[in-house]
Amino acid sequence: MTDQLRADAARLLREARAVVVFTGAGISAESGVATFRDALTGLWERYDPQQLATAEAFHAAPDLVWGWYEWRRALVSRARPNAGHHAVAAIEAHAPSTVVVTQNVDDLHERAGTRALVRLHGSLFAPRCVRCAAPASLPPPPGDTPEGGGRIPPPSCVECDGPVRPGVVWFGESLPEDQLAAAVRAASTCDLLLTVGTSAVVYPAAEIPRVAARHGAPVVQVNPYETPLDALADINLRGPAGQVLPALVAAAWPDAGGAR
Ligand code: BV8
Ligand code: ZN
Repeated sequence: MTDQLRADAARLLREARAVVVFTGAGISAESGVATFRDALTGLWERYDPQQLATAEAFHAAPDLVWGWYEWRRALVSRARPNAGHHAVAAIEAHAPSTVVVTQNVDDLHERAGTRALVRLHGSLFAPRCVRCAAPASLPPPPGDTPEGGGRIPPPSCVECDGPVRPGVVWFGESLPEDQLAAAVRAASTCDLLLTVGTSAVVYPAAEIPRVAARHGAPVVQVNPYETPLDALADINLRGPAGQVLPALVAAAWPDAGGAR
């Protein structure tokens, strides 16, 4: 990544009145949380996450799917926000109208201090009853056993005894309308969109950077690799979020000591 590109991106960030930070699994990679397309390990390695993350898979094999989410919740619970998450929180501190739109289902943005968070795909920490939609409480996460966790029967709802499901949006399911509307509203009115750590292939989330560009906002991308957004982005900062974002924040607000 050249210094000039970072300087240009830093100027856009400093001068922006309304920033949207759009994040995917890549921002959590340096916290040790495998990205969605990383090969799965242990019990899950023979499964394609896209096949597991569906209502059909949960219906066919509830213990397998619930065990997978519980294993991921254990991994996230043991992970810590990395410098990339903290830099995103610092952007919000410097530019209070910032909105973070995440595709991730971990809680690392909240734990790093981000407050204005739009969650497009739900959360590992918000299971609910399939039948009455009552929120379900979660036991302490199982140990993330090295072989990659195991089959765990989903709990039953304390209100109606129905089956409890993970609080995430599965493939083939609609996104929460209020969250998608908030993301589109923020992207339509921002004057900078920073897209970090996403392969930008899952829709309708992947539309969000395109909405910002259509409304004339510059798009800055942070990713070690090429993505379908390369052509759309005004600036491509090649590198890991945990290194690129703190440097970008420090360049944008040098006298404030960068990421807080
Ligand atoms: C829907 C929760 C309507 C579950 C997830 C064509 C057009 C429109 C839609 C479709 C279409 N074809 C098929 C569809 C439907 C489908 C879809 O988009 N499929 C894709 C694969 C084509 N979409 C849906 O089903 C959505 N719903 O369309 O509803 C509808 C309603 C009824 C009936 C039919 C349709 C719902 C999609 C939500 C799925 N749920 N997550 C769970 O987590 O288990 S999505 C899942 O993938 C993750 O949440 C994640 O958000 C998402 C995308 O992955 P990324 O975040 O981008 O992560 P990925 O691993 O892909 O990439 C990581 C990136 O990080 C890489 O670029 C890598 O280079 C980079 N990276 C790595 N290290 C670092 C880094 N970057 C920075 N720093 C680093 N250190
Ligand atoms: Zn219930």
